[in-house]
Amino acid sequence: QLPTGDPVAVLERRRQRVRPPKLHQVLLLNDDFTPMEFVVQVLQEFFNKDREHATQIMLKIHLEGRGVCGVFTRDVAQTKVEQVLQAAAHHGHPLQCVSEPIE
Ligand code: NFA
Repeated sequence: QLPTGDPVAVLERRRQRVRPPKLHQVLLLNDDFTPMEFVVQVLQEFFNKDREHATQIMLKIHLEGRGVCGVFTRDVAQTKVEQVLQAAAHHGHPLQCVSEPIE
């Protein structure tokens, strides 16, 4: 028993109902004071990077001013930002973290 109705119209109705969530990237910003080791630990703890990749990302941020740590749905991205800012404040570091929609 095949479904009835124009299959293109059926898919269009489905597209209108469900849309993939917009993705947001979380970035860390360079500053002159946060220790490199702390940034590496943040990348390992909150962004699940291994130590080698975390070190690469930290150095990129240090050299270029900012760098992407991960890509998430909006709410998860905002939670990552809050977790990083809270950890940085707790340790007395000025590390800044932001999220922005991709494209
Ligand atoms: N620029 C900081 C330093 O030289 C290290 C750092 C890297 C800070 C990435 C913030 C982000 N101690």
